Amino acid sequence: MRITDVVVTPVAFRDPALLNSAGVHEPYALRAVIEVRTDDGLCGLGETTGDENLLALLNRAASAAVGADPFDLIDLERRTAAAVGGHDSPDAHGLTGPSSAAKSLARVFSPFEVACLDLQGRATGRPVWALLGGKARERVPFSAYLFYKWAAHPGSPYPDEEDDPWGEALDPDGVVAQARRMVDLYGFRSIKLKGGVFPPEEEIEAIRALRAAFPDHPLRLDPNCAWTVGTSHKVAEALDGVLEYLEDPTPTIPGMAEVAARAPMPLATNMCVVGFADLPESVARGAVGVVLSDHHYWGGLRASHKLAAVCDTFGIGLSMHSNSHLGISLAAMVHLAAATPNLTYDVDTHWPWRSEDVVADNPYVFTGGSVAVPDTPGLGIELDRDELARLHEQYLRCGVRSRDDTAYMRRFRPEFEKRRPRW
Ligand code: GKR
Ligand code: MG
Repeated sequence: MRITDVVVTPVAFRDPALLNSAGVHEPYALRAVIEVRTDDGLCGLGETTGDENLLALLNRAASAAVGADPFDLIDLERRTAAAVGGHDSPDAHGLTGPSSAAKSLARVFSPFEVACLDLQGRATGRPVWALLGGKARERVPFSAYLFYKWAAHPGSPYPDEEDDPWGEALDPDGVVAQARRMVDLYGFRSIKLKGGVFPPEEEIEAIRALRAAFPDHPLRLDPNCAWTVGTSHKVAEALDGVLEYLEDPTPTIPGMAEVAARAPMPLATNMCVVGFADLPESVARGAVGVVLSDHHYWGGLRASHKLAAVCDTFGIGLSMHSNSHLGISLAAMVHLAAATPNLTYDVDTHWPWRSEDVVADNPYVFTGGSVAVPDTPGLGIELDRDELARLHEQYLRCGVRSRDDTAYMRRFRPEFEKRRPRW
């Protein structure tokens, strides 16, 4: 079997006005959909972020993949590296840590690797989890992912006046109401609050309100490096016994290590340990107790397995990070989570925030906060080509080309600055 054709399609889907330490989500989130076709008439699917600088590298890698054997992922990675040529493609929002040429290569390779694993599964009739070594669980548990948010985007950016059913959440009551709705709709059994938006005392109050309303749900708070080491110490002490982990309170590995030395709960990260090169220093300093893996950033599903082995070796917990995503990414996350025995925490997902998708009749349904692991070949999904075309049209029309939460926030609050730490 040989790859004959690779298509990279940028798409835009509606995203509510979700707040974070960098600013606010724009009305449209961007993704790139990868289709890898073979001379057998099969088509494998991958998905990743859709920023313009990454798209350019994805397109180069797509050309280089033509002629490759989808079962030879080592050759595919070599071809990808040659095509990317050491280029770095950092994010404007900086919410997934510092970039480097190696990390950019991992990002470019990931959706092609996923698409080839999907192809291998389709060709052999086996699910992707089986190709990764087996199924450690029948269901994958996810966490609710709460955001402070505006009731709607200012200035009605959508052609219709569609309501945002989630409403505003700018204080503890709003956060609890959002949690109720999300738990009622999806059955989540753990809850994460995206912080770094309001002064830490207010976010502590929101977590306490969640604890009172959901006494049995493990809770997490993630301010995306909005706090100094001193502030992080204070918040960690105030939330002793309340949080299962505190995520990225402060920037850098040395900063996290200082906080970790006194924090009563484990620290988690998707901002300071974001590639294999970050692991030795983090382990040596004891900076993090939990790594949030993300196959989009770590170089695919097999690389995420390597990360899991390192975490297991050093007694580090493993959870999974999420950005705004569609159904191809969800499928890949479910297969990876199914095949990772030491995934020790419920997985993050932005799923409840999206209202459009490129996957036809999505088979991945949330019940009791978890998703059943399918036994169907490959990723077990098909593209809805009409929706793919519509979301591509939406991409062409919407004008967003790279995610920039800070620039979008500054349109409404010109004095807003991206500062990490802020408090
Ligand atoms: O979507 O605003 C967001 C999140 O802040 C996301 O970009 C982060 O990368 O979810 C992420 C996190 O856990 O830090
Ligand atoms: Mg995070």
